[in-house]
Amino acid sequence: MSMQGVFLSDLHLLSRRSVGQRRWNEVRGELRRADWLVLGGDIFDFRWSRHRHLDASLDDAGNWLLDVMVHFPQLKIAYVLGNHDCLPPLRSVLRNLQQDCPRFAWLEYYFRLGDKVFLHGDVLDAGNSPLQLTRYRRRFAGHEKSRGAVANLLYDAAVASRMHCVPPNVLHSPERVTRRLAGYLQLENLTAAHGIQQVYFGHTHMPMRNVLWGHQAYYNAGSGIRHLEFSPCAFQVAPEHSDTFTRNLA
Ligand SMILES: [Mn+2]
Repeated sequence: MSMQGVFLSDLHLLSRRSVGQRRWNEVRGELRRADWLVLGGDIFDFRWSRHRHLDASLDDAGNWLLDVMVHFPQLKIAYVLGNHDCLPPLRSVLRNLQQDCPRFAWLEYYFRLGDKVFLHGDVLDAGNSPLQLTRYRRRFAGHEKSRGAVANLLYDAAVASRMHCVPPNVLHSPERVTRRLAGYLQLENLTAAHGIQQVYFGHTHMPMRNVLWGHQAYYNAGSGIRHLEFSPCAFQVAPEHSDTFTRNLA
């Protein structure tokens, strides 16, 4: 019998723009029946945290993850970093959790599980290559202090005006997104020829189901941002991949 998994991303917990906790609560029932949970990045939003001090944000994040592990003792949990949660102090928190809990693992860029790969998708804004993604992340990793209220308002205005110029449904059209992700996955040896049939990603906040490109199917789980659609993806894992953590991760 195959194992059941849930992929979700972009809860943006900590941010005032997020209703991620409410969305999370809605998916709890499904998680109780699942074997795998893959968190696809931007689960926490340190850049726009409501806490002024980083330590408070880190405490919240660590406790939230501990709570997930305690409440779902059967779940194997993989945490793939996004651009809003790639900062070094959170990596330390994740490293400690991974040491204490063999059911938990964190990954910097992607998580491969059988014929599936899970990634955040910020490479879409970084350029196309793994190197560009590393550089892009460095810009985010530097922002360890949460922006103030004025910066928050300015950001909202910037988002509104940018959306005015290039509608997100054009910038993140399924065709453009899948074509560009496919280019990146090729550089990482994660094509259909390498055995990857399904690709799960976040970042664009635009839900997507089974969009085909080059013999791969693409899925996006939406986001926990207020007024946007949250759309966790269920997936199936062959039982022979149940020991993936112990085989693949340090
Ligand atoms: Mn993102």
